[in-house]
Amino acid sequence: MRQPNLRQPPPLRGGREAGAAGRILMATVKGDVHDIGKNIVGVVLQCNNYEVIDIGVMVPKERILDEAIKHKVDIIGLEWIDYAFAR
Ligand code: B12
Repeated sequence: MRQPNLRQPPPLRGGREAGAAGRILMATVKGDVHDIGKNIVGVVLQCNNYEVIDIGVMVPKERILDEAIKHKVDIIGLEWIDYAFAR
């Protein structure tokens, strides 16, 4: 079965500039590999003119903060499915 390519930037609505709505850093927290929901939310945000910086899964909190500062993001969006995974 052909898999959807969630990395492909979706078309922008209304011709507005990419990232005009804001810049969001997204990650799944350390200990957790679940990322399907994060990927869906990321695509929806890109379709609504957010610039999404996705740094993947199993990301420790120190790196999340470092990347947020480095990229000067407006929002940090995290996924974790079970509190027991989160460290
Ligand atoms: C797919 C899946 C997996 C896949 C994950 C693949 C992937 N790339 O994500 C695989 C097979 C790898 C997996 C592994 C494991 N899984 Co699993 N998995 C699931 C499953 C079936 C579906 C989760 C899912 O993707 N849902 C669909 C997405 C779209 O929903 P979502 O993530 O909730 O996202 C929505 C919202 O939460 C929100 N959202 C999510 N992220 C974000 C971020 C932002 C910024 C915002 C705004 C919103 C948002 O928007 C999304 C869209 O509505 C669930 C069971 C279930 N039916 O829920 C179990 C489940 C989550 N898994 C579970 C477990 C236990 C595991 C394992 C520990 C199993 C094991 N013993 O190895 C490992 C985890 C290892 C680890 N360290 O993380 C348990 C968690 C138990 C708990 N909560 O107490 C569940 C509930 C199954 C169960 N009933 O036991 N799993």
